[in-house]
Amino acid sequence: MVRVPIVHLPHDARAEVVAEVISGDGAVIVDRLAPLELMDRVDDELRPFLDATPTGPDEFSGDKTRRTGSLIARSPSSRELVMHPLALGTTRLFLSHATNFQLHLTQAIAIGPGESAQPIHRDQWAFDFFPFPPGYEVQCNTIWAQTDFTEENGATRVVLRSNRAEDRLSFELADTEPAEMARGSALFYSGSVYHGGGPNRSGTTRIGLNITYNVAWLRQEENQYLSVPREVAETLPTELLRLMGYDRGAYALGYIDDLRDPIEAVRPGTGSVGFAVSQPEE
Ligand SMILES: O=C(O)CCC(=O)C(=O)O
Ligand SMILES: [Fe+2]
Repeated sequence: MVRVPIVHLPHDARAEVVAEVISGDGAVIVDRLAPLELMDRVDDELRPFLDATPTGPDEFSGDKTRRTGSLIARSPSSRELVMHPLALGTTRLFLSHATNFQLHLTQAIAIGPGESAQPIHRDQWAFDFFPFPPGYEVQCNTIWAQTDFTEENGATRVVLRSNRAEDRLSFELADTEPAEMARGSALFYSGSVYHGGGPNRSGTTRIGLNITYNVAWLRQEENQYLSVPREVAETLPTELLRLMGYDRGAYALGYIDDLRDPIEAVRPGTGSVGFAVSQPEE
């Protein structure tokens, strides 16, 4: 694999351009996309939960890494990242071969000092290693830098252009590029690109907010119906609820009882009749 640097785009990049670079390289960084004031709010809201999260149970999760989920319930401000127009706009284009997409997972990943490199993987291996046809993308992912990402503190490592490579390959750290970026920036990457959390050789913790989307005909990784309590769900905008999966996937997946729109469970009277699926607007 030829090593190429990760492309950086400015915060006002268009979704078309972001999606195009992901298609080619498998990953792209949008610099300083979220205001620091928003990152501060998310940090304040999540801090108690991060502190209370145990470190990972295995090599993949990382025994010096904390993974804190349920961001929508725990951090109201994180909903602005989940619904970020560039994230949704890019995902809509990148996954446009599917009828609609949904939220796949929300996870703060805090890589502590001394953590070793996470095994290099494809996120789409979560789907039981199903061999999706090359070019049929099932995920569009973001990692928002809650701290600066440096090579030293464990910036995500990416094997650029490996999105079109064979499945089940093994890569070494030497095959990867670090996704170095300033706080508030976002790494966008496909489910097909090989990557992994970097080793943290610094004295501080690296925090990224992994917010990912997948085609709505597949199961979502973080179960939003159970991660976000019903009483919180009832307060959320309909657009976010639909993104969380209170919607049909494709023509019929996930309907309730008499072919009713799943949004009816939380917001009676607002559902669509028949099988029209909606998609969040930019
Ligand atoms: O924390 C990171 O930089 C990447 C984590 C990752 O790739 C994963 O957990 O699937
Ligand atoms: Fe990953």
